[in-house]
Amino acid sequence: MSRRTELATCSLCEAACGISVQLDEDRILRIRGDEEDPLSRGYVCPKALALADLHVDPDRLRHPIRRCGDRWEPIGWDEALDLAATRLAQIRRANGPDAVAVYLGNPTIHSFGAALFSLLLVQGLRTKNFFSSNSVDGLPRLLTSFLVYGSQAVMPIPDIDRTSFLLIVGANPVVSNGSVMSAPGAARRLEEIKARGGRIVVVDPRRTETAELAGEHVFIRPGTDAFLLLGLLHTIFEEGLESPGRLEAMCDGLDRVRAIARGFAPERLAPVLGIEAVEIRALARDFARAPSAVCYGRMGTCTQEFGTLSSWLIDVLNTVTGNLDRIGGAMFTTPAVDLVALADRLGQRGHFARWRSRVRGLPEFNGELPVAAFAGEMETPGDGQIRALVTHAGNPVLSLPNGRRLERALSGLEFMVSIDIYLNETTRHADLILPPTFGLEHDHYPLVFHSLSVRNVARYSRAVFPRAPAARHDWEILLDLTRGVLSRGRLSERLASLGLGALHLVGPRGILRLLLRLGPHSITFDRLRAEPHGIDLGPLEPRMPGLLAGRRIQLAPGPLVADVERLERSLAAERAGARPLTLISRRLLSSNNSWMHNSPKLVRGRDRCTLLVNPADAARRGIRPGDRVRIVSRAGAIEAPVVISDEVAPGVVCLPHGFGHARDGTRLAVASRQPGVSINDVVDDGPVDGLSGCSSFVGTTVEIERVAADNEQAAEPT
Ligand SMILES: Nc1nc2c(c(=O)[nH]1)N[C@H]1C(S)=C(S)[C@@H](COP(=O)(O)OP(=O)(O)OC[C@H]3O[C@@H](n4cnc5c(=O)[nH]c(N)nc54)[C@H](O)[C@@H]3O)O[C@H]1N2
Ligand SMILES: Nc1nc2c(c(=O)[nH]1)N[C@H]1C(S)=C(S)[C@@H](COP(=O)(O)OP(=O)(O)OC[C@H]3O[C@@H](n4cnc5c(=O)[nH]c(N)nc54)[C@H](O)[C@@H]3O)O[C@H]1N2
Ligand code: SF4
Ligand SMILES: [Mo]
Repeated sequence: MSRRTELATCSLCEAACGISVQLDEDRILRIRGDEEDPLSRGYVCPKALALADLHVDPDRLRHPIRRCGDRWEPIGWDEALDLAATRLAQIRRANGPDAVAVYLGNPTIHSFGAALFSLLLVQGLRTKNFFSSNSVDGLPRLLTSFLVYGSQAVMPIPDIDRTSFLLIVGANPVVSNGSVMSAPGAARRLEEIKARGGRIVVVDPRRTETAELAGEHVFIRPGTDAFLLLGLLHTIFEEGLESPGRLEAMCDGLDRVRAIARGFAPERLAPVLGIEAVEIRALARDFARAPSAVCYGRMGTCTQEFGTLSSWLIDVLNTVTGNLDRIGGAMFTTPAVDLVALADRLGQRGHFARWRSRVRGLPEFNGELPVAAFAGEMETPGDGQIRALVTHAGNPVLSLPNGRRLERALSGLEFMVSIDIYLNETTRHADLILPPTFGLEHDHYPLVFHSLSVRNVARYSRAVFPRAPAARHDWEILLDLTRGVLSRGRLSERLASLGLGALHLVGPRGILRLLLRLGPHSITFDRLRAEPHGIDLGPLEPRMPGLLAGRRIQLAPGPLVADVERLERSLAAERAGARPLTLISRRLLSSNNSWMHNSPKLVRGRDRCTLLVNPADAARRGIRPGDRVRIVSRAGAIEAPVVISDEVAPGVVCLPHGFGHARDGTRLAVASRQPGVSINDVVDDGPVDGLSGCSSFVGTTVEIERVAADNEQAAEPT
């Protein structure tokens, strides 16, 4: 019994790799990729190894703690939940439900229990002040799906395992392993495209790891992708290269799109994009003529001022070239739990702009407000002001634009409770921290990511470690908190809270059992459990028109067509001459957003929080390799060491996000030794995508100045 190997899931990023964990009693000896996993095929990245570090991390919270002045004291679970529910209920009673806000962070959807039961909390609290990391991430993609396919759950996934032409706009899958495209071992999958004679073209203001692998890279000025996409469409229509094929019969609005594209000749756009018109035209021809092709955009095309327009135009490009729902194009998954059908059944296809945020007037999407409204809703007195906050698996102080403003707002709250595994930059503002079991201490079914995967698979992993006797799972905390608040509410809420008690018996596993039964493959939970490497359900298959459930593809939905005018205005406002520097972010292979820097394995070595500056921009300012620079924006100023590199386009500077661990009062011994700085202390919270309200990271203009020569070696970007 002492030495054994358990199959499990790495739940750290969207790739959701299958892993095999070698143990000696309860000590992790080794974590490797599961060679027999039908999707990840043995791949793991360095972060998987850090699961072992985090599992034993002495800083990871294992019981609830409560703030007493400047100190934190342990508190029992029952007392902690009682305190949280009492305080939240009081504040709701006195000020109405909108006074209690919820912020759900990214790891929420990496646990199927948390994903399901966080919805219960949000529904139960009935607050308009519901926020999540989605509005610094994929909101424009979801809104596009809602407007075009009539459901936010209908997600086109690039069929990278079979395509012959992959056009990547604003994504870096070699590092991220895909997003809204679970593609573990993305580098190998991209190599395979080239090996079978296909092409990969990367459009990015930085020559990324993906661009290096692709071999074909086009620099673009940040935030101008919608122009490029319209230029491609213009060429395709003008040169008669369109071929929507069978899709034409399912679409409305093709003529409208053609009419819009007419105004965007590449020759007109070239100066804005920094890309030659001939190059745009050649790209359009190659894309349209390829046997199969897919355009794929992600963070870079979402988190910008034309995020929804860009996401939409990507779908339009795939559709008019006949590549939507075609093998090797942009396809749709057929997962064991069909979230599209489920959303249809529950009437959760999405809704948009039914109400707006009180202060900034930003639109809700499916009941959620953009985080660009978050700080203002805490700061601004009046009816509906946020006075209390629940955070779940989020670190908004480091992850949202203008983190300094946000932390000032957090410190003014009457009450804050965080469900989190660390005392970090955000949770240090809480009155109470409730830590759930982590990673290998609970079971996994990648409910969301199996719906976004490049191959249809289903894998359920049991917990590797039993939880400690007193420990609670995320879903149990969310359920108990919801019940606790409702049981102190109005009569109808008190009755509802009684009913919720039964959910303890069902749990996420019971719900999964049911959802699997209802799913298109009718897999039983017992079968799933019996095949821990995962069940291969085959490559993606054409799903249109069935997936539309009687609807039609709206290729030119009203709100998007109307938003083209804003794009036109921005083109007209373009002026020649010197432009300010634009700040963009980057991700590191051995880091995950803001919260993995307490793993000794991952942070070994040199400082990676470096600013990339193009040689021309450095020379103009007298900045030399190894210098430290001050980066100043409207929002604030930070200092970082510089790496001078032509890997960033002229006029662009680039810093990783998720650092900035030097703030007082955290319990992150390893991370705070190599803290770096937080890019979001300078990223402006003003600019947003004009349609969805998603934060625009690329809207931040900065100036940089040399502060000192740095003794440290100029670090290479990773
Ligand atoms: N190793 C690692 N993997 C991760 C994460 C991590 O932190 N580390 N995070 C996970 C998460 S939460 C997500 S959402 C995914 C994100 O997955 P990706 O979207 O693949 O990753 P990003 O690195 O954000 O890629 C965005 C790219 O857009 C470029 N870009 C910036 N502005 C523009 C622009 O205006 N136009 C264009 N065309 N490009 C632009 C950037 O230079 C960058 O290369 O990664 C996930 N995987
Ligand atoms: N400038 C800039 N900012 C960005 C980005 C960027 O590219 N540039 N990327 C954005 C993107 S794509 C994202 S997704 C967001 C992420 O934004 P957030 O979700 O707000 O931040 P994370 O860094 O993911 O922090 C996750 C938190 O969850 C906790 N945690 C980890 N595992 C668990 C768990 O199992 N249970 C619980 N309860 N807590 C857990 C961690 O301790 C941490 O506090 O950041 C965004 N911010
Ligand atoms: S790519 Fe790395 S972090 Fe993401 S799931 Fe796979 S092993 Fe885990
Ligand atoms: Mo994300």
